[in-house]
Amino acid sequence: MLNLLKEAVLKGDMTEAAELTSQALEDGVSPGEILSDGLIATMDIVGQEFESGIRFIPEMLVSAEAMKSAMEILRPQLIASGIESRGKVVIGTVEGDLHDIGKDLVATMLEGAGYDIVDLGVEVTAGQFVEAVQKHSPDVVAMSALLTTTMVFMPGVIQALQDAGLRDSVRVVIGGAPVTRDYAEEIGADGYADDAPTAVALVKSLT
Ligand code: B1M
Repeated sequence: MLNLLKEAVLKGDMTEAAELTSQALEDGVSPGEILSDGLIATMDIVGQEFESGIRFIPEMLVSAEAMKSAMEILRPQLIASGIESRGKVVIGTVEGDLHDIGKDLVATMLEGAGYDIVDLGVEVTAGQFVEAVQKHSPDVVAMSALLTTTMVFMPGVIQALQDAGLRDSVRVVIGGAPVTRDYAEEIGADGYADDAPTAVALVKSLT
């Protein structure tokens, strides 16, 4: 059963992934087993295939969508079964920026790795990041930017967290096509990831 679920996620079949998840639950497979052996293990394969150049972004996206549809079925069960979360991540695309495909992929893969995600969406201002940190007390704030004209809002978010006395309570990680490791260091972020699997590894290393 879990092998069929793995196959469905690998090929990016959203309907089959959701149906097989429901079926596995009906057959008595535990939500934790479905998550770790059926979904997280598969997204690890997706990440490895992406890193070795066997899988490309569109294939990674369809697998992420299939995993999202399985997670929709599994999420209530996971909450009910009280599986402990690895931590909480507030994520958003920065002010002025509408690009959300990469941010969504990072959020989905983090969710698959066991993190609670508070997704603030796109065009998120420094003030909204601060409010979300005050409200949700996350372990990590993750910012995405796809434009050279919007990545410049990232230091403002870090400064706003500092001004609100929250900077020491969260790790700040950044990513997106124009963002670099040097830029992360320059603006005082705690880490940079250039793709979704690396973002998961980075967040794991910080929490
Ligand atoms: Co726009 N766009 N776009 N666009 N767009 C780019 C980014 C661009 C490079 C295209 C180009 O000119 N070659 C260019 C930016 C140039 C620059 O600033 N250097 C550009 C431009 C100019 C614009 C507009 C200004 C165009 C215009 O209106 N004149 C405009 C801006 C709108 C705005 O935001 N205010 C615009 C609009 C759009 C659409 C709305 C049409 C659409 C976005 C739809 C959407 O997201 N819902 C769009 C798209 C689709 C693109 C391209 C073609 C694809 C982006 C994408 O989704 N990639 C893009 C060109 C390109 O990248 N090839 C382009 C797939 C995605 C999986 O990758 O987002 O890089 P990516 O995410 C990766 C990593 O970056 C990383 O992990 C992800 C997964 O591996 N990552 C993180 C991302 N966020 C992370 C956060 C982390 C860690 C890793 O936190 C720790």
